[in-house]
Amino acid sequence: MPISPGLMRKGMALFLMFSAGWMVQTSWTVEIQVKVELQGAVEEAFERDVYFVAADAGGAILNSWTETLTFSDGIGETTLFEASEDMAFLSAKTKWTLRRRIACEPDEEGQAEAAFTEDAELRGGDLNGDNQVDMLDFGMLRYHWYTENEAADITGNGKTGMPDYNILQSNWYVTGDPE
Ligand SMILES: [Ca+2]
Ligand SMILES: [Ca+2]
Repeated sequence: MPISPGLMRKGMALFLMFSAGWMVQTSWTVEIQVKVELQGAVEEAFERDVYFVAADAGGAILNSWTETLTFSDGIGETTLFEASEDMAFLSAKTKWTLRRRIACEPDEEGQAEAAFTEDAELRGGDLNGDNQVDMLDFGMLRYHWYTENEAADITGNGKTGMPDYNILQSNWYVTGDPE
C-alpha cells in the first residue's frame, strides 16, 4: 500500500507528539524526599502548609510546590515530584517561619534528598510573610496574645502565648534566605 501524504502527515504528527512527551518527561523526572523540622514545635501532631521553591545554581527559580505536611515531634516529611534536573537549591517556608534554603542536587537516577532539620530547621517568628523577624511580627503576636487564632501560633499547639514569644524573640532581626 502506498503511503499517502495524509498518512505521512499523521505519522509526523504522532512522531512530534511522542518526541515532545519524551522531552518533557526526561527534563522533569526528579523526585525530592523532603524532611522539615519546625523550631520549637510541640510534640503533638499538627498540620502546616510548606512552600517549597527549587532554584538553579544561579538562583533562577525552576519549580514551586505548596504541600500540607503533618508534623509530629516537630518533623514532617513529603515527596516533591517533577523537579527540574537543573536544580541546585531547595528552599522552604511556612506562614510562621523564616525561609531556609539548602543545597539540593539530583543523583543520576533523578532522586534528591533535602533535610530542613537540626541546624537547617525552619526558624519561627516571621508572621507577616516578609521573611524577617521584627516589630511587625511582634505586633501580630501581641494582637493574638492568649487567643486560639492560629495566625501567631508558631509552636502548633493551637494557642498563642509565651512559647511562641520565646521563639520569635530568639530570631529577633534575623532575615531568612532567598528562594
Ligand atoms: Ca516579618
Ligand atoms: Ca503556640
